[in-house]
Amino acid sequence: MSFMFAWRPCIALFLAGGLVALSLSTSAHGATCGAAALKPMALVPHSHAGQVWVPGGLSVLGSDDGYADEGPRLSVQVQGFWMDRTEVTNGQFAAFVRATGHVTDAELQGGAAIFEVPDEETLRSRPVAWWRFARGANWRQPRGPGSSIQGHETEPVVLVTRADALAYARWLGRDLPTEAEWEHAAKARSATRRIEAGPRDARGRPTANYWQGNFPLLDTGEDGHAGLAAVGCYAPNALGLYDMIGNVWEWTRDNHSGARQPHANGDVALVSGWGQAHGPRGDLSAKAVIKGGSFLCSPDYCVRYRASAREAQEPDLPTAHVGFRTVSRR
Ligand SMILES: [Ca+2]
Repeated sequence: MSFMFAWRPCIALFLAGGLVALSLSTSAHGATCGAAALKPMALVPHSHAGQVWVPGGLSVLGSDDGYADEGPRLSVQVQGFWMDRTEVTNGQFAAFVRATGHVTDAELQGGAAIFEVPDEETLRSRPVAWWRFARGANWRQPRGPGSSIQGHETEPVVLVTRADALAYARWLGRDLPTEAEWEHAAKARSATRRIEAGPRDARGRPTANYWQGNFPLLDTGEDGHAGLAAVGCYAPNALGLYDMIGNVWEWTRDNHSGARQPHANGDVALVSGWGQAHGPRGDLSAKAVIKGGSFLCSPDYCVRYRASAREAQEPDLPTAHVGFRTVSRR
C-alpha cells in the first residue's frame, strides 16, 4: 500500500481533485441530475442493466494537440462492448457492499486523500497543498468522520481504489474498461477535441462538471457544481454515455506506459500553473491509467477534460476525485 503519499510530488498531478460534494438537484441546463443512474435494486449480475452498447470499429486514440503523453495518435481496432451509462454511484456501491461485505482499501488503510481549498499561506508552504490525508475518510464518509453519503446517493462513488472498482465489476460479472475501450467510447467516433479553455457548447455553456475559476482557490461553479455532481447532469455523448468528461476521473484496468508530461508544462498559453512541476515521479509501470478528468480540472492547471487525455494514478490510492464505470464484453 502506498499511503505515504501526502506530500509526494506524484500526488500533485492526478489529484486535481475535489471539494466537498455540493450537489444541486438540477444542472446548469435544467436537466434532472441523477435521473440517468440505474436504481441499485436493478443491478443484476451477468446482465447489461444500466449499460449501453458501444459498437466496435477502427478508433483513433490519442491527440497531437494536447499534452505530449497523448501522442502520437494511434489507430486501433476496438471490439464492441457494453459500458455503464453513468459512473457507478454511491447507491450502487452500497448495494455491492451489502451483498458482498466488501471492505474498501480506504477502510483498511484508515483514511484517504481528500481535497480542500487551501488558504494562500498554506498554498505557498508546500506543494499540492489542496490535498491532505484524512483519517477516517472512505466511501461512506467521503469528507471524513461525521460526513456521509446520505442525500448523495446518485453522486459517483469516490475514495475507491482500482482493486475496489474491480471487485465491484467482478460482482456483476463485468470488468473495468481498457484505456482503448474507454477512449473509443468517449470519442464516440467524433473528431479529437483540440485543447481549449474547457468543454463548452456552441453558446459557451459548460458541458461537463469541471473547474471554472482560479484553481485551487476559487471554483465559481459556472457549470452548476462546485464539487461533485450527481451523475447525468449534462447531456450524454453520441452513444448515450454520461459524464465521460469531468465529474470524476475513471479507473481503467491498464497500467500506464509511455511518455509522461506534468500538467504545468502543457500548452503554456492555457496552463499557467503555480510555478511548480506537477507530475508523477518514479516507476510509472506501477501506476494505472485514469481517464476523463474531474471536477478539479481547470483551464489554468489541468487541461485534461478531454477524451485523449490520460493520467497516471497509484492503483492503491483512494482519492476524492477518482471513480469508475464498468464494461461487459459478452
Ligand atoms: Ca464544476
